Formats: sequence, structure tokens, C-alpha cells
Amino acid sequence: HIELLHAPALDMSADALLRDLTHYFGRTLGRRTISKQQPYVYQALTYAVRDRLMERWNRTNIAVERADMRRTCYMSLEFLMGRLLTNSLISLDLKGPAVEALNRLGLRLEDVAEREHDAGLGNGGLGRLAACFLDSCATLQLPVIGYGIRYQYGMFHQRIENGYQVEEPDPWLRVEFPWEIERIELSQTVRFGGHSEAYADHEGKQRRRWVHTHDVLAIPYDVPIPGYRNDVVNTLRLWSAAATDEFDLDEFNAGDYADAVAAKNEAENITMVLYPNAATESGQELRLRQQYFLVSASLQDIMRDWRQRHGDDYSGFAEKLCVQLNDTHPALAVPELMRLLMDHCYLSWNEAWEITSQTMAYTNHTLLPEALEQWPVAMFETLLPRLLEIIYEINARFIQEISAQWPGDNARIERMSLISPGPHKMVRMAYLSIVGSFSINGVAQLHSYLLQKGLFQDFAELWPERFNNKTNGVTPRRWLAACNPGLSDLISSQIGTEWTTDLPQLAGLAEVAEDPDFQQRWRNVRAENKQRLAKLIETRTGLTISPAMLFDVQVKRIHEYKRQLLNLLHAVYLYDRNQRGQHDAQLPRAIIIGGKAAPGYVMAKNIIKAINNVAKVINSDRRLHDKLRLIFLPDYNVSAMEVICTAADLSEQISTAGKEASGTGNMKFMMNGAITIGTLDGANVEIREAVGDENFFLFGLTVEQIEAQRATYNPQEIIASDADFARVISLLESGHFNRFEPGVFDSILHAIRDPHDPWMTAADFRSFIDAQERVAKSYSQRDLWTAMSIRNTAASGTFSTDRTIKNYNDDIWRLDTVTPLAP
Ligand code: 26R
Repeated sequence: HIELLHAPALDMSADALLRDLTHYFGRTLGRRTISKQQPYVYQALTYAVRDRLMERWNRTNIAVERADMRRTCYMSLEFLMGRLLTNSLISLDLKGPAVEALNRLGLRLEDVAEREHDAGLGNGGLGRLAACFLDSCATLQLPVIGYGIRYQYGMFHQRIENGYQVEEPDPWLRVEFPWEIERIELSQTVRFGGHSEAYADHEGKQRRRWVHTHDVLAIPYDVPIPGYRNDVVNTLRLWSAAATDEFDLDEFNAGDYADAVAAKNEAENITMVLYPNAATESGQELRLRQQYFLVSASLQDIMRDWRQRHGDDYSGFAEKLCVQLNDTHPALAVPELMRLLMDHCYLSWNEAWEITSQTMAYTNHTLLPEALEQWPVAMFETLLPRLLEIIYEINARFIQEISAQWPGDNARIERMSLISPGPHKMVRMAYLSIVGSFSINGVAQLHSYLLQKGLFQDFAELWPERFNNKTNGVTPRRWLAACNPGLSDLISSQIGTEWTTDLPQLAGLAEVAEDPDFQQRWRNVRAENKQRLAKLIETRTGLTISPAMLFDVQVKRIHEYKRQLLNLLHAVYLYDRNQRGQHDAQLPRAIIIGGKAAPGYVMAKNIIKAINNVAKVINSDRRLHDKLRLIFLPDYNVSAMEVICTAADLSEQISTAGKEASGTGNMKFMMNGAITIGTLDGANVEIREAVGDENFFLFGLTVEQIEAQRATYNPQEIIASDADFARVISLLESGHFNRFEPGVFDSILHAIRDPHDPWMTAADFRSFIDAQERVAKSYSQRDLWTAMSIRNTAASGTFSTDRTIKNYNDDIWRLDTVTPLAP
């Protein structure tokens, strides 16, 4: 066969870009008029950029294939990519030419880039981390392929109506997504239902097969993932479900044409929508279908690729491949790879198990027990009968191993079994992942430690060598270079440009933290960024805020453990003091809160309503106009964060200690010069260590204190013995913020007063208020604050996903770097 090598390489000049852009605009898209609002300019520019990615993509793939390099497959139900244009331009070093080309059309790159819809194929931290990982893998020249799902509807859009969250669908594929390439020739078939049966093969060997299944077609769509100025382009492969012809035909032969066509829907439903995970919602069969669909399509894709190069010799499989499981969502990869190796490749159990357990690696992203996935055995029986058999067999052999090590310890066996006991037997997906993996990691030092001391204690005792930590990070390309050009230029003028791929070099900024001239330029950039955020807030809410105010920001999913309520209590506290004329230690402050509540998470939705009600009263008080504002920013997403994190003065990371696995928003804020007010939770611990206690506002109980005080926790007493707290609570009770809406605060007040409140919000109230007062004092010393801000950026070097991915690669993946074929 002939490899198409696209020689000579495309011209990277503004002229060439403009020529291609106009070609696509006029000839491919058939549009005539160029204007600022014209969405097709974005699309035409993207085609021009994509051409330049495509040749590098091919050259990367050829290099990986020819050297038969070891690869990692990052398997994830979520990839929260956001917009791709600016990032691709920066990676290809095409931003300058693009700006120039667009200028000649009278357009600005910012306006064109804003036409792009966010690819919102994720919920929050876990999904965005996957996206940052892909960026770093490509930048570090590691052959890593992302496998995910091409949901027709991504994360819902959030509107606020009378203070309540209203969800709206996100039909992001309604307009063409120009970054994807459909690869129908690589489609796979995924099976569901039916049953498993024994049969004898032609040699008379007993085997099992999965028959009478309902099959669904999996069609891959590839998205290019460019590395930073290194000609590497990796792949994100997203699967879309479609009905198979056979599926239709069966029904058609039975004479029911209409039902046959209707059955199409059932197949296509699988990839219809991203589940907006509440840790509380579970057991949805469609979700299990999604998980299996991803896992089966991806592993079959991997096997096809393997057979092309190695035939049916699977001995080297685990040396050439690693599968990183992004939480337990793709945990079915363990039994599915076993099934493929045994039922399709005819390996023995032991051969298949050796390969599987040397291939899989598992990352845990949460300590919350209610977020640990379990699936009813009954659901497996009907949906995935062959996988259930395999899971049972894995469990039987595993229990044998425990029994050998701890004879007669039945309690231990019950604790560790992959199947939970009781009348409604469940498959414990985390345990399945642990048993089937050679590496198990948490996402921050504290989190990994707590996993081994708590949730996974028994397993850590059995296999200590499998457990490790990989502290999260964020990609500095998107989260500093692209989103904060002002600060990036200022940084580069001081320490050069290498920080983009060697973030610890930011440490060089510490030298000028006290330099008056540098400080002034730092403040100028930040003032511009604050103006930009103020504008965004005004467009979305109609509220105006002054950039002179302290921007106090908490943006993240709404969850009780993240304690947006604690933040709200502080807002009410400030309001109350202002009402009573105590302007003493108060500085102008805008408290900005954003985030989505899972549609089924009632308490989270009540919290949004409460914030909005309090905000309404505060913001309509004219005397408070320049002193205090409370803003709920609707529809928080990746592209909003790109504006927000550059403009925040104060980063709120106030979860109950021991509950936030890592946090990554905390790192984006720090990198852009915000100062953290936070508990000793997740990566906050490491952030504080890196920047020093004097540049961090620490408050709250530690994990140990939380656990020690839980038994005697008495919030009523805490409230009663703190006059400020008591006033805040009685204000909330008084109806002051809900004159015509009786009861809207009841559930949250009840939660705060509940002695069994798992998040122990009241316990940290006073400590939080005190820390906020320290914040106010520091902010009023302008130069001190600026120095702290610069020191935060300077100390953020370790929170790059480049460091995280190097850690993964050194300890788990062990991949060599790829050099794309020369043009
Ligand atoms: C419904 C259930 C199975 C479920 C619960 C929670 C599914 C998904 C989630 C999301 C969790 C796993 C998540 O996003 N965790 C976040 O991962 C980030 C990246 O590691 C961390 O920074 C963050 O602290 C953690 O909450």
C-alpha cells in the first residue's frame, strides 16, 4: 500500500492561512459575507488549521507504528475539552499568522474564537483533568490515545430563573464540530443481552460464547491533540452508537418494519447524553450500557490494531500496551479484556489474566463512599451475562488468594469480595479495578494516603506495592499561556518563554515579587483581566462590579462537601455587619460563585436558590453598591473559567478536610496569581507547602480533628456561643431573604444545625471568618498583596500536568518519546 505523506508541508504564513480560510469559506462552506457575527469564519479558519494538524497527525502515527512503540490508552467516560481553536493555534505557533489573517478581514481572533461551542463532554474535575492530560502527553511526545464517548448532548446549560437552576440541553453537534474526523472503516460491534453458553471447538476443547445478543455499532470520531510546538499530534477517539443492520434485519424478517426502525433509537440512545453525575444518583441501566459500550469498542479497536501488527501472538501485549482507567467508570475493561482474550483469541484463563492484570492501571478520584460505583448483579445478568461469569471467576480466584493469606478470616473475605453481600447483590467496581490492575493511584498526597488508610485499607495491606500517588495538575498552555496573554507576556519579559513547557521556571518571578515596577505591571494586567470578568458578569447577570473590589471567587460543581454554604454564611455575615454600620475591617468585595448542580441533587439546587436569594437582597441595597456584591454566575464551564481564573484575587477552596480528592481549579487560580483561602484538603496541602504559609490563608479543622470531633459535634451549641454566627442564622431564619417564599431556606438551615452534618460546616465558621478578616487586612496593603500574588504564580510550577504526566510515565506507563516523521 501507499502512505500519503502530504509533501510538501503546508505553508504556515498569514498569507497561506488567509488563502485557505477564504477557500473554505467560499468554496467548501458556500458563504459569501464576512462579518463579526458570521459563525462560518470560525469554521473556515478551523479547516485551515486542521489541514496543518492533519499532516503532523499522520507523521506522528506513522512514527509510532513503524517503531511499534509501547502506548497508553487513557480510558475515560469524560473529556471536558472546552474550545480547541486558540489552543491549536498556540500549539502550531500559528496565533500570530491567524491574528494577521483575520485583521486583513477586519476581524479579531478573540471574536472569531468565541464562536466555538465548548466541547462539554464532562462534568468537572475528572473530565477536565483528562483533557489537560492529553495536552501534556502530546507536549511530552508520549504516544497516548484517549478513548471516550461522543455524547450528542454534553453537559447541560444552566439558566437561573427566579433564583432556581433550570437545565437546558446542550446540542453541541447541531452545528458541525469541525475538529472531528469520522472513521467509519474502524467501526466495531458491541454486544448486549443474550446469554452465555458452552460449546466444543473444532479440537473438542470446551469454550464459552456469548450468543443471541442485541448488537450496537460503535463508530469512532477522531479529534487531533497537538503537542506544544513539537509536531506531535495525538488522538482522542470518541465512539458514537448506531444501530447495526443485523439488528434491524431480524425484526424486519419478523415482519415488523416499524419496530425495526424504532429499534434504531434504542441503539443510538447509548451515546445520547452525558450523565451529569450526582454522587447520589446511581443504578441507571443506560449508564452501565455507556460504560460497557466505551470499554468494548475501545478494547476491540486495540485488538484489531494488535492483530494487524502481531497476528495472534499476544505474548507481548502487556509490554506494548497500558490502559489507564479514569476512575471506575471504565472498570469493565478488566472483564472485557479477559473475555476478548479467552473467547475470541482462545487464550487460557491464566494467560489472559497475566496480560489483563499487567495492562490495567486504575486512578481513583474520590473518597466519598456514596460516589463509589456498584452495579446490581441482576443488571449484569440480563445486560452482560458473559462478563458476570468472568467477574465471578475473578472473584473466586481472588477469594482463594485471601483465604490462603488469612485462613478463616471470613470478615475480611466479606469486606474484600467483589460482590457485596445481602439480598441485592452488587458488583463493587472499585474492587474489581484494584484486583485487575498493577497500579492504583490517588490524585493528591493526602488523598492517596487516606485511600490506603481508609477505603482501600485491606487492599493496601495485601498489595502495598501497587499503591501510589500522582498529584494532579493543569496544563499551563491553556490555563496560563492561552487564557492570560497579558500575564504571559509580562512573565516572559521577565524570565523568558521556556516556562510554557518547563513550569518550575516560574520560580524566577519570586526575585521581582517586591519590585515596585514589576508589581505595577502585574497589577495593570490583573486590572484588565478583572475588567474582562466584570464585563462577562454584566452580560450574564446585568450586574456591574468595580474592578477595585476584591474578587472573591468560588467556582466548581455545587456539592455539600465543597461547602458553598460556608461561603454563603460569610456573605450574610458581611451583609449583617454592614447593616449594623460596622464598616471597620471591611473592604469592597465581590463574592462570585458559579457552578452546576446535578439535576437530581435537591440539596445542591437549594443551595443555588439560597445564594441567589441572598444575592438579590444584597445587590439591591444601594448603600452597599460599592462595598459588597454577591454574584451567582450562571452556566459555569471551561471557557468561563478561562476568563475567571485570570481575574480572581481570592480562590475559595473550602471543602471539609478529607473530602476533596485534589481539586484542580485551585491550581488554575494559583497559577494566575490568586491567593487561596483554604482548608488542609486535597492538593491545597501541597499548594500551601509550595507557596509558604504566609502566602496562603489557612483555616478549618484538619482531617484528624474532623474525625475526632464528629462524635461530639454540636452545631446548635457552636451557633449559640458565637454572637456573629447566631445573628447570621437568625437573619436567614427571619425571612429577610425570602419574604414571599416561605421555606426556601429550611433544608439548608436544617443541614447546618444537624449534629450529623457530614460536612461539619458550623465547625469551621469562626475559623473561616477569621481567615477572611486576614484576607481583608492583607488586601488593603496593596504592595503586600501584589507580592503574595506574584509568589503564588512563582510557586505554581509543580502543578503543571507536565509534571503529573512525567510521574505517570516514570512509575506506570514507561513510554518512550515519539519523534514524528520528518516532512
Ligand atoms: C455517580 C458517581 C459514580 C460519580 C461520582 C462522582 C461519578 C463521577 C464523579 C466525579 C468525581 C469522580 C470527580 O470528578 N472527582 C474529582 O476529580 C478531580 C480530578 O482528579 C479532583 O481534582 C477532584 O477533587 C475530584 O472531586
